[in-house]
Amino acid sequence: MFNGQKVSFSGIQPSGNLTIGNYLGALKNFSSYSEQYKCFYCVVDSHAITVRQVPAELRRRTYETLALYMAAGLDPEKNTLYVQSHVHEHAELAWILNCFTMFGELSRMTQFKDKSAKHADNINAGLFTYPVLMASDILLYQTDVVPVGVDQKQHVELCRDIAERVNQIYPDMFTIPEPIISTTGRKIMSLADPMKKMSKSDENTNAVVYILDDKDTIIRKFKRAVTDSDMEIRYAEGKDGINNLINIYACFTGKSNEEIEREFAGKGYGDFKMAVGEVCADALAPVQARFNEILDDKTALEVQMKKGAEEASYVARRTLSKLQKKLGFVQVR
Ligand code: AQP
Repeated sequence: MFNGQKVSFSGIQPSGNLTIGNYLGALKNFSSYSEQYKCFYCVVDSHAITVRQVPAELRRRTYETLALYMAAGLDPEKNTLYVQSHVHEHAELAWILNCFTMFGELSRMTQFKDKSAKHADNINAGLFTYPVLMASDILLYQTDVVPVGVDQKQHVELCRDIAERVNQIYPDMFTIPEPIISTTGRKIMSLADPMKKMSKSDENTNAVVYILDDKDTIIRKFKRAVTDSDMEIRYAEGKDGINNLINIYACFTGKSNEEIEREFAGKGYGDFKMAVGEVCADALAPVQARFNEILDDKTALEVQMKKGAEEASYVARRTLSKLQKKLGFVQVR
């Protein structure tokens, strides 16, 4: 709770250019919580360095991700928008929570298994303890709800376990958060391999539609999307490519699978792919226009960054010092 309001927290890593997976699974839904909840939305740059980043690109993407938050409809006057590394309490609480997290629990995280297979030359401890930093992000704000894609559900569940463990020893320390996973955009799949999640760090740029792709690029990518040899636009088991396209079309139009099947009955995959590309590009165009305006004024963006970090720090400091007192850390003022 924050001033009598429930709290929503979420974050996105500036580890690549944001995709329509990030948009439909997370970002697009963030603003729907603004009226009912006190919202903290963070650009999680500390998470991004679990994989090697080019410093200039990380810097650029941090600005861009914050600008995209605003372009996607998050008003910085209503929502606290900030950069994770600007609020040092995230790292401090993560250390304490590390001491309440079991090695076995972290070993079971599927993202750790996936990312350590992908980055076999850099299986660093940060990659392993990533979910503890994420738990710290969430618990610092006494968060009630965490809007995320389904890939992050396991991490939010671990966060709940950690919070419950701390609360058993130090009652009423943390609010236990609930993951909120949207029904349609929960997992957008790669256009090249529809069994795999669409990821911003995918090396195959044709597999991924970026929020900032122009219309021609978006349509070209959808035209090349992997489908199947069947000719029917129908949501069914084994039709992963078409299922993914139906899902994307549903997210952008609000139509049900049945409505979409009826709309494209008797039409070919080519027509359908074109239509998916069109609705996607049309929905992203206003976001792109706002993004360009916001990024044009970097000074104003930095002012927002600073304001957001100050607001977040105020709340984060309260939670951290409450736990430090409970733990027996000496507080000198
Ligand atoms: N394909 C997806 N479908 C639905 N939701 C998705 N999200 C990510 N990909 C999809 C959601 O976006 C939010 C931010 O994700 P993140 O940046 O914290 O990390 P991630 O989940 O690891 O996303 P990526 O794009 O796959 O990044 P990289 O390639 O750097 O690992 C989360 O809510 C996530 O669920």
